[in-house]
Amino acid sequence: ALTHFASSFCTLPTLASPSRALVGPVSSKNYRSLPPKVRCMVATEAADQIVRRSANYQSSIWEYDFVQSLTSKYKGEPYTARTKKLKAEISMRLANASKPLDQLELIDTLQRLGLSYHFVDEIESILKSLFDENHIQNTKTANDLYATALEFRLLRQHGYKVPQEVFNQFKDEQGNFRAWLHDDLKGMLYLYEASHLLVEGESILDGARDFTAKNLENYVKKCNSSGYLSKLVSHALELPLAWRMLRLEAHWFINVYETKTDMEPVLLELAKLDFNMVQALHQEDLKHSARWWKSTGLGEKLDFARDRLMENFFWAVGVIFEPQFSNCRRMLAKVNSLITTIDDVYDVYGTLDELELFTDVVVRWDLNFMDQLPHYMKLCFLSLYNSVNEMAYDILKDQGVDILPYLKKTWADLCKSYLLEAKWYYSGYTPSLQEYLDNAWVSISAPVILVHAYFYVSSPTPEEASHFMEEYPDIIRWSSMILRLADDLGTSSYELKRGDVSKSIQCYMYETEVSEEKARDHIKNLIGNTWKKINDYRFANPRTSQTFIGVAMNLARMAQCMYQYGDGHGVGDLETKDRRVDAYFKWFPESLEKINSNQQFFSCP
Ligand code: LA6
Ligand code: MN
Ligand code: MN
Ligand code: MN
Ligand code: MN
Repeated sequence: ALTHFASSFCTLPTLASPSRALVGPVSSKNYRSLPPKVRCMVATEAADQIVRRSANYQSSIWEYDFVQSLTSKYKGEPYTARTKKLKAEISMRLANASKPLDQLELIDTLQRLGLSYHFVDEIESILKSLFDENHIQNTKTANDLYATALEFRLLRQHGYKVPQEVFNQFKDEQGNFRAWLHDDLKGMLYLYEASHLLVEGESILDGARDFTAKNLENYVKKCNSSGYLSKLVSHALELPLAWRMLRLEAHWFINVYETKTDMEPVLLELAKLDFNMVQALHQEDLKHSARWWKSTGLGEKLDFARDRLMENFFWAVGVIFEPQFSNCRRMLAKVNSLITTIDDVYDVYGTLDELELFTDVVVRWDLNFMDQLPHYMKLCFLSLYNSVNEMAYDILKDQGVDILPYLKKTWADLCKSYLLEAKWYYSGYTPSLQEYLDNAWVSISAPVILVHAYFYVSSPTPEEASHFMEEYPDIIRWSSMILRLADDLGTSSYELKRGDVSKSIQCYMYETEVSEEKARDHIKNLIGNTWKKINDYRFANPRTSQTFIGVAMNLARMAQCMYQYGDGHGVGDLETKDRRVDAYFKWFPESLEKINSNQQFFSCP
């Protein structure tokens, strides 16, 4: 391939050609190509004359050999056979449940145990008929807050926009929630979880969210029970169900469900078995991704950059966990690793001149310009170029659609947004919060992640693809916004210390002269409001690939998970009450024993 490119070397267009004006989220006035003279100066400058920043990242805490040595027994027979039996039993229960409330409870439990993806069609048809019949509202469960909230949440989670007014029956003439509700802990918890599926302007749900949060907090303060319901309440107050990363949540809930007095052994057994089997598959994806990462050499060669393959892979699991999406996970682990490395080039190591050059080469996507780059940037660019071209090739081969123009555009947009931040940093400029966010939803890299994922999960036709890429759809924008805001909450104190552009908290403090605490509260509110827009998007776009919408929501969830206790991405061994990555790679050993002892909890047909 290199010879081919070398042969076209003498036909370079002039560097400042106006026909190459750059478009994208960053307005073109912010970006200009450097004149050729400057380029040569930079390329020949002696490296030791440049004072560079450092983020002092520790090296990875995950050894390559350790990762390659991971193994799991949960593959093939007899586990698939056992799974099949258990699934058949549960399908039967779903179909035969006598009351709608029993069906809803079973669906809720399946979702929380991480099993609902096995029963997509069954669940869909149950919920559709409930929605069509308006069941719970008209019948026996009126006045039952728990049942109403459960039905409301499940229907909304599946795209049915049940009106918020179903909760009016729980309010008095003054519009306050009725006094007796204070003693209904379960109803309160379920209303709290349901209220997070609100859209903009839904004041009943907004009120319900505040009301239930306050009441549940009071309950937790007063009572130190460690029962099943109390565990759910404390957990919900930490982060609502709607915002939680699916796999970690399943892992957590399986352990809690086990302590429930009337739990169903069949569900528990399948949950553990399935979790372990899915994890075994993720291990293979991880090992594959780690081999790729090692083969790029970037972790060893670029000492200034984060060497975070494990964490990057974990993001991929957060974005999509289902077994059939291995290719997407492997692709995302690469994309995330490239992003993390290139982000450090812009934020930590590169000089402004170098960054202008790098941006230009990425925008052109042309190896002919690579010789302008300093050595470390050649490594970055060529591994980016090779990896992304290969992804485009995979889609061209498998789906017959040429997505390279879209992938290139999204990387160019990212680098342009990185460059704008670098210019702000070097000129000491602090933008207003709005000006910052207009760029920062791109510079957090979520559009890159989501555009790549879009092509891997929704196999669009060429027409759909070009329509999708006309401008980034709002769902990408909102998901990116949450990632940005959550990342700023988790990372900006480290970033400011080593020298980096002002992030949302600092921009808001500068603009409004409020304290850091107030600014953080403001950012948290923005996250809550952005979730309303995501919910809205889902209801308004039933024809958009649901898998893709799920991916976008999962990315936002993942952000809230990674940064819940500080910088879970950059600080590899962050001391938190449960380290996220570690927690995921725990499995459930008992389920193996059960299979081996051939224990039967029930008889299958
Ligand atoms: C966070 O780093 C980081 F690397 C990301 C790119 C966020 C998550 C994305 C993935 C999974 P940092 P910045 C690759 O806090 O410079 O340095 O945008 O990002 O604030
Ligand atoms: Mn390193
Ligand atoms: Mn950055
Ligand atoms: Mn950064
Ligand atoms: Mn950051």
